[in-house]
Amino acid sequence: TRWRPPDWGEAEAFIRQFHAEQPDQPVPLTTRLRQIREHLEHTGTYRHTTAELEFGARVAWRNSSRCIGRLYWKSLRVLDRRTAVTADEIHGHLCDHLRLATNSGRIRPVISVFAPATPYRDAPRVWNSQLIRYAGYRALDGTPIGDQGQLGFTDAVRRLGWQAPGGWFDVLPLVIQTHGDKPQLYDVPRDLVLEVPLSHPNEPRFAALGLRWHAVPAISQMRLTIGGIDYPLAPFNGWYMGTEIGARNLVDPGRYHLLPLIAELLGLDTSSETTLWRDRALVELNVAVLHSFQAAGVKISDHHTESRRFLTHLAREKEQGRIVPADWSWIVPPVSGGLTPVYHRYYDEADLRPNFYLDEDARA
Ligand code: HEM
Ligand code: NRG
Repeated sequence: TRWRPPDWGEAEAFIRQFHAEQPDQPVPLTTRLRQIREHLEHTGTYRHTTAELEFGARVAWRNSSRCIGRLYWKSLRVLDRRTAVTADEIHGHLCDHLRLATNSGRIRPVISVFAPATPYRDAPRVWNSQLIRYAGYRALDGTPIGDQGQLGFTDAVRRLGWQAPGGWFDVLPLVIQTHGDKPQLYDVPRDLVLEVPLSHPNEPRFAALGLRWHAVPAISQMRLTIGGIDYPLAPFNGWYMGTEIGARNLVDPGRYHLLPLIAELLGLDTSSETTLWRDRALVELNVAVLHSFQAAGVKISDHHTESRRFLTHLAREKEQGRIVPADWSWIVPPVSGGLTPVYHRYYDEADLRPNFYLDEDARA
């Protein structure tokens, strides 16, 4: 996106934090600060070292208030892709990211950091909200097909020339835009998209619904900001918590809206809300998601386990004398909230940097 001159105060605060948390750097703090100030004066920007970038990306995760999965923030793999220029090169790196992250189902948290915006060059961008998403359509009679959260983006890639298969789970192409160039379309190679067909452990007819989901959530639309430098393209991934798929993606009315179908399959009485048919269908769908990922050998976690890990994270950070900024409404899982320990407390709401920010919705 567009150029934002790095603020000296932000740069200084970040470099000080880096040296405080990771002492014994080859270049002493005062020398590094002087270097950065000179670069800012002469060029309007400065360049992070690989060590600063790696630390900055990990701390950005640590500071992500909406993320329940932060216990493993130190193990984030950081791929420094700042020298990639062409769309072809970027596409190659995105494929490598997916391969490394997917790891045949033993999913690893990874971030790829591409070039920042500079005074003379726009940063590369990917239009997709995630590297892997399913297309959404409406049939001529208005019947929804696929992910209704992707209607606008699907239209946009069709206008760019994508031949839409028109199915329920069509992986969208990547739209990569580099400085001064038109957006370019790329298919995500099939063999890099690990998917899990959904079945239910004791409801044999469930599999016949033909539902599936992809193994890796890789957010590609958030701007990483470190020490006043913006990295608009810095896609990252961890693994899924089951409820993201089983309680939101497949359930929200603006997404796959599947509860009525699941209820019918299960033979539930939908004549009144008080039968709690929605809740019963919801739980069985979430059972199916966790069961299917486990059966396929794809890493996933349930909301009880992930909530407990988050409490461990809170305790560890407290020991380190750090606050854990958290947003209750995002941390509490969308099913059985009150059954998880994260529900029964309040959190610090600070906005700490480095961090990830959402600038705009998909351009469509
Ligand atoms: C949000 C879990 C890894 C950064 C979330 C959400 C969940 C989650 C459940 C809420 C999503 C929603 O309601 O739509 C996990 C799990 C991980 C993981 C289980 C496994 C390792 C990561 C990593 C990063 C990250 C590696 C960054 C390096 C974020 C951010 C958000 C978020 C920035 C907010 C997204 C938004 O505002 O839309 N995470 N996460 N997470 N996570 Fe994580
Ligand atoms: N709810 C979204 C993904 C948001 C981030 N969740 C993660 N992130 N697990 C979805 O696709 O359902 N992560 O980096 O692992």
